[in-house]
Amino acid sequence: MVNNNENLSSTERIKMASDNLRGTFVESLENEITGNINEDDVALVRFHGMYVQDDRDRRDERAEKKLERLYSFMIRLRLTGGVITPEQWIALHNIAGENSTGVLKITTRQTIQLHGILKSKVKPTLKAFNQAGLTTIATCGDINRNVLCTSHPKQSPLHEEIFAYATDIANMLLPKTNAYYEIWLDGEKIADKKLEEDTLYQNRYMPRKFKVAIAIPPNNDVDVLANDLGLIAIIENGKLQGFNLAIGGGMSATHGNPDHYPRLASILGFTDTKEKTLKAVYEVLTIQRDYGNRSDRKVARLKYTVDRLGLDWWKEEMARRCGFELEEARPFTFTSRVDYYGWEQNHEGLWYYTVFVENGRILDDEDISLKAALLEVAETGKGNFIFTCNQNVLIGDVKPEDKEVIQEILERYHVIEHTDNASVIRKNSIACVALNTCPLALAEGQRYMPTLLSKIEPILEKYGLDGEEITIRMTGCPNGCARPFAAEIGFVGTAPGKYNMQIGGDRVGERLNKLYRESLDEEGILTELDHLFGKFASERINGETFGDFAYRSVLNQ
Ligand code: SRM
Ligand code: SF4
Repeated sequence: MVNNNENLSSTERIKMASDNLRGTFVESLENEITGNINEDDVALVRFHGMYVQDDRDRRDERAEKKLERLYSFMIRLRLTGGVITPEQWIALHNIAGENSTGVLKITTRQTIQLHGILKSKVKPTLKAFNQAGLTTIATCGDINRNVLCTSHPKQSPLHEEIFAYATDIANMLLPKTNAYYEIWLDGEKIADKKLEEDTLYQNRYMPRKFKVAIAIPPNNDVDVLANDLGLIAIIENGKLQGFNLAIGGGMSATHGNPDHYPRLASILGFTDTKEKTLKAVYEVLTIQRDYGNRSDRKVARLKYTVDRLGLDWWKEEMARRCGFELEEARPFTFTSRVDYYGWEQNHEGLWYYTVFVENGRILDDEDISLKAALLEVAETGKGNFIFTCNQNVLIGDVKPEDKEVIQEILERYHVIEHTDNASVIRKNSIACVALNTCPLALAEGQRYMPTLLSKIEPILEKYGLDGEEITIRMTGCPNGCARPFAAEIGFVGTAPGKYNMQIGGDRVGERLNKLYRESLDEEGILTELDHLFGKFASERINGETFGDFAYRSVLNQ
């Protein structure tokens, strides 16, 4: 084993002392005096798919009354490629209603989070998920997270074949510990520890979170290069040839610290057979496990290990561990990164309706009863649900004879009108959760983005740009959960009401944007956009995108 065991961070020590992630959860859950759990368990609970949070809007009020913070749990589902059945949707709907805030939040990694679950409700929630065939295991923590795969099965006749890789990778990279079943599902305690020996994660897991995505060109809806490990399907003459592997993507930065930076993954090479592809994926993780920084978590992601050791070193080490060399990467082209709203039919004749869900929040409000509509769709049992990395949901695998029924429900609840009428810019935007639950938020994300867009829309109209598919992404801090550094326009929170403005990313996720203006308030944002859109409308060349224009004509001036 390679020695990256010196000067270990406190999280490393907690992991190793955790008895395979068991920690002291039994004690933490029994303690009724606090809504929180023991300090070390706060780090470990992530491996079980949860975060301890508190309502930040109520911190002052609680402090004044000398009450502890209003603690609750956010729970994230593990859904490879973002797919659930109608029966699972119904279960999810009911569980959310009983135990959480009720909002089904689609994340930027194709899954669902529930917020506001009190400690006493955590076990019942996980048990109910389990009964519905759903789990939260390894959706957070220093481990491989939810594996992404291009959402829309219309994309390619090979979708099913490629999707199977995502499932195989997700299963291969699951932890072996039985802790989840013991703690949350009252499973039998494993007496023979050999049964849970974990050759991949050992007792220290990864140095940091690890993310894998598969993209099926020409669509890069998963933002494949923002992942630690990206697989790009190479299709020639209608056949899957294999995958280009790209390593070292990640979005997070720290304001004012150039040592922490966003990075797009670098293409390492090509693998042809499934056996080779899975082996190569596995060994990328073992190398990062052995060489990733375990003393400073800020530089522990794979992107820093790649930059520290260099791509040539990685190629050699991969060949040594895999027993074969990666082939030279094959050509591919991305032409879009969007969701295909409305109805689309795949090669087998099945129908897919992509619903626009603003910032991934499924709820019933004064504008639209989206949650009720989707429940009624699920109750027909006539379609599966597929979440997208752009925070939307597809109703999918609908047989031609069943389309009418779904259409009627979507019309009755005005879902079609809602999807059709949303502006192009709104449909191409994403924002992270941020306040009031995210402890790291410096500014608002999803609660503010809709208002800001309503003020941006008239500016675009003024310059005749309302049909432009410009990607705008907002996060409440530089951790980059809505991948703002890979957008044509990114807003990154610096303080309440203030955002850094990033411009010049390309449309398909192959070029990062750059800092354009620091800490703008709303007025500053709108003034800058008015100026930039005016310039774009009059000076763009040959239909170039806003991102390309900004890169050429604004950043490089
Ligand atoms: Fe994220 C931490 C929400 C996708 C980079 N992210 C968090 C936490 C858990 C805050 C915390 O550590 O306590 C946020 C919880 C907010 C809340 O109240 O729900 C949070 N991240 C999210 C979600 C829900 C944003 C959304 O609105 O959809 C996304 C959940 C994805 C999922 O289902 O797994 C989410 N996070 C991302 C992405 C995008 C992606 O993966 O494609 C990124 C950038 C890509 C990357 O990983 O580099 C991302 N989140 C981070 C980071 C920075 C990691 C780093 O390298 O430093 C943190 C902070 C950390 O880990 O220390 C973070
Ligand atoms: Fe929280 Fe920052 Fe992620 Fe937004 S980007 S959810 S504010 S950690």
